[in-house]
Amino acid sequence: MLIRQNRLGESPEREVTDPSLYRRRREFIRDLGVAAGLLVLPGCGRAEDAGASGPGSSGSVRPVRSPDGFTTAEAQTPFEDASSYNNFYEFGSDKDDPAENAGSLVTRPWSISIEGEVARPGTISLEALLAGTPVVERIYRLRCVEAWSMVIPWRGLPLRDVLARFEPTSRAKYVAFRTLLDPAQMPGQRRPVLDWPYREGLRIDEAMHPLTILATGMYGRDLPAQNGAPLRLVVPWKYGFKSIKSIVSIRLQEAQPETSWNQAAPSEYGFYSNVNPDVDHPRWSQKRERRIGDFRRTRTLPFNGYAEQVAQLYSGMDLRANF
Ligand SMILES: Nc1nc2c(c(=O)[nH]1)N[C@H]1C(S)=C(S)[C@@H](COP(=O)(O)O)O[C@H]1N2
Ligand SMILES: [Mo]
Repeated sequence: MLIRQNRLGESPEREVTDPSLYRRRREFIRDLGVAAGLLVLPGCGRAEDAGASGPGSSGSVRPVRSPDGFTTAEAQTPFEDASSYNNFYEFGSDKDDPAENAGSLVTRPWSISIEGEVARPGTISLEALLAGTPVVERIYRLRCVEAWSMVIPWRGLPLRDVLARFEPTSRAKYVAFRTLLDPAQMPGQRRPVLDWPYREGLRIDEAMHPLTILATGMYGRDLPAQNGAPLRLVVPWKYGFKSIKSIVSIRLQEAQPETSWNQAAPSEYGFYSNVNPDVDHPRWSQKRERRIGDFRRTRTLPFNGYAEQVAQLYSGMDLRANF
């Protein structure tokens, strides 16, 4: 596999560009197109408007407030930043590429196949999945391995409630996730930046942890395509790349799954990838982070601040070896 130099993690903290600069650049390019009489669509077909009235939109579900204290009270990242400064390599490797290009992703109809070590495998439509699973709203920190972070209000389904519907067998030790593979809709897949489709994985106890959700929305609306519509994982104590977007397959299995970034650069991106300020990335420190939309830098917390809830999952494990 060709591993290009320009890949995840090439922009450590000092190179983080403020999202408003990206937005201005995009608007500038759009205005240029308008001035030149070209038909340029982003201004009238913003991806986040797509599907706003579809199943799972804020009008059709009644989210329950999470009673579990998992929600952070920190200031939320503005929606404009969270939906314009993204990593979604299927739509390009610059932070503004996904917002620019993800309009080509068709998110309805959508179905997910649940495979492997389950008593009831099969393919289920997104509507059917939503109909039978409780919906929660949670405000989580998201900490990218590139040392920036956001605070995002998600709407989603606890993964454990989703998996329970398919009855995992006793041999289900891990869960493997796969993103859609379709270079026609995902132009970034025409280049071998990663070994497509994007794949991620969790140990079964991580997947069953109540913090782990499959998000369908954010900021009270359906997910914008660039944020992983119509269904993406959110595992808030792990680096952002574990939170795989636009999922089409969930496979329960006995063996630890191959994951895309670990496969591309195993010394840089571990299978676990729990947020850990004491284990630096080989090319930069993980001690601090920059909150997007804010100029202040803050200390990165072990497990991204969720140690109380998840540290016991790793008791007895060497977190330097299992980074
Ligand atoms: N399929 C897919 N999922 C992905 C990525 C990607 O490139 N492709 N990028 C990951 C990374 S590196 C991060 S930080 C988060 C970003 O999520 P956000 O854009 O919603 O903030 O998505 C993750 N999920
Ligand atoms: Mo990331």
